[in-house]
Amino acid sequence: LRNNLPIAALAAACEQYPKPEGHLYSYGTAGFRSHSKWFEPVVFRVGVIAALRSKRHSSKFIGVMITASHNPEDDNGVKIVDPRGEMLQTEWEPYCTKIANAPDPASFITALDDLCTKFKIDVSKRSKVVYAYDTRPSCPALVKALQLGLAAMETETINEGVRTTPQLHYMTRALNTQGTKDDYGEPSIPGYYKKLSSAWKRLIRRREEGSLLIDCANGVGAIAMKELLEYLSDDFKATLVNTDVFVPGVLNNMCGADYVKTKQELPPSLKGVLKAGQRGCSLDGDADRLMYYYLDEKNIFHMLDGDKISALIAGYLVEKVKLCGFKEPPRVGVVQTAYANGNSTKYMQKTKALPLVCVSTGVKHLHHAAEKFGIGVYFEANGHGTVLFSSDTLENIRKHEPQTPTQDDNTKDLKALIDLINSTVGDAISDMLLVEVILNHLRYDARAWDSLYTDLPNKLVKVNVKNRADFQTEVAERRLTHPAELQRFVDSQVAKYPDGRGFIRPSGTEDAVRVYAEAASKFEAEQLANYLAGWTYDFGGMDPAQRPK
Ligand code: G16
Repeated sequence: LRNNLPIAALAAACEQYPKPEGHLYSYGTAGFRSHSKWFEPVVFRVGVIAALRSKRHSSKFIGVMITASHNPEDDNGVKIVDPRGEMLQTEWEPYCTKIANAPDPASFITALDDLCTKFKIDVSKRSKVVYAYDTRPSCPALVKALQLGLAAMETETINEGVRTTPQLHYMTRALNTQGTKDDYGEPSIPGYYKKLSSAWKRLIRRREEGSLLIDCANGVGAIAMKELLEYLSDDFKATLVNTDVFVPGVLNNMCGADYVKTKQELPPSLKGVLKAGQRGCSLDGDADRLMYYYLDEKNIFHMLDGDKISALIAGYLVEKVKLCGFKEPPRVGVVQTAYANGNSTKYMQKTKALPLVCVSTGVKHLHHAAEKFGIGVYFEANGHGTVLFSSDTLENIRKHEPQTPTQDDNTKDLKALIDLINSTVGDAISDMLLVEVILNHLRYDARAWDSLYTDLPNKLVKVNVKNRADFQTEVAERRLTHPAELQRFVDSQVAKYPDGRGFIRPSGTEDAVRVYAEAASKFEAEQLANYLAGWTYDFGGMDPAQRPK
């Protein structure tokens, strides 16, 4: 071996968590995800990798989050968070996959040694890791596995306990910037609540009538929301539903942001609870996604998804920046994925004249693209997103000398908005406060917000296939390169529908392929999606008798 790894400790720990034969892990869209019964060996190994990542970053804190977010309760996942609170650098992903799949202690240690050599890691440096986990019943056993990996590397650790994913991202950045010019806030969970609630109080202008209904997906978001409400004044009126955090079987079940987005309907538990005209929103299982909705006077459900949230925020920020009177105003831009509704893209580009880029699914892709703007607004249609302010923009705002009271007020607002937004990652709670502030400033109700543009009818279908790796894509996942014949079929079908668009891509978090279609009418969007899903099923080597109808 070329590096001075603690071989005896690593080998002994690895023996305790043998890799199950025949099961392959892959560091995907949001880290490793799988059924929790196969997961302890992976989490143990992630502990070791996180320690090495910290050593690589001169002993800065690295974050580890154990969650499977919107996925079913029996799944679990783990991801590594880099020092500034962003997702793990993508160049490390193949090494993580290789280390996770090493069949025995000897090959595990060789794979770690390769990683150390490739990234010139000085193993003698100290390592520091902060970790947290969600409410899934499998978490305690996985935490034990993680701790063993960290202990084998003699890592200094902070256990944040049951927390939302964005809180862990916040903590990682806050720990690493404490006392520096980039100080992100007090590195504690109360510090997170204080930062958000004090920004909220600086921004909110008038008392809202009625209360916001928040569906917490029976997940960790319920804990965080209850805690945050203690910090917010009476001006924030919220009613929490689906808060059964440790009741088995209810996490994300018939509720939460993913349910709302995929079903395009109100969770059954909110029926009769959400009143016509009242705003409601759903978090997902680890509170990093947000979906809004309302019922009109005829009790018809209207969804305000990540695209609508992005349109509201980007449109507002463009105007806000103008009102501040900067000599050189920061450039506001938008990042979307292939799932963005066609009419949202048109609205941003044509109505608002905003620069826009489309990237592959996964926050890591959106985040990096958004960093290229002065102010980058990124959201996935599923409600995962945030706003980034470049270091030049932050400096520009800090130095800015407003010339009029209006410019002064707006600059103060912009500074408070920077504090309100959790820029490390999509944060449903911070995003929700942001949306509420903007609606409050613009005097919009849900209907006024919804009328920014009309969504093209669309449908998303999940298709189980034998091997999702058989499906490969290009152009930010909008086209399949393989199977090429399936892409030809998509092209020929889509061409038949007015305003038609459709694509097929393998999921990075589940063993499935996703099919998306949109068209001028609901019937056509559903028909197109079902055709494409049926063909995907056949190409995926499944029994045609079980094709989706
Ligand atoms: C994760 C990622 C998101 C992605 C979603 C679905 O969300 O963080 O960026 O949109 O998975 O990904 P895929 O379609 O590849 O399965 P979450 O909320 O589960 O962390």
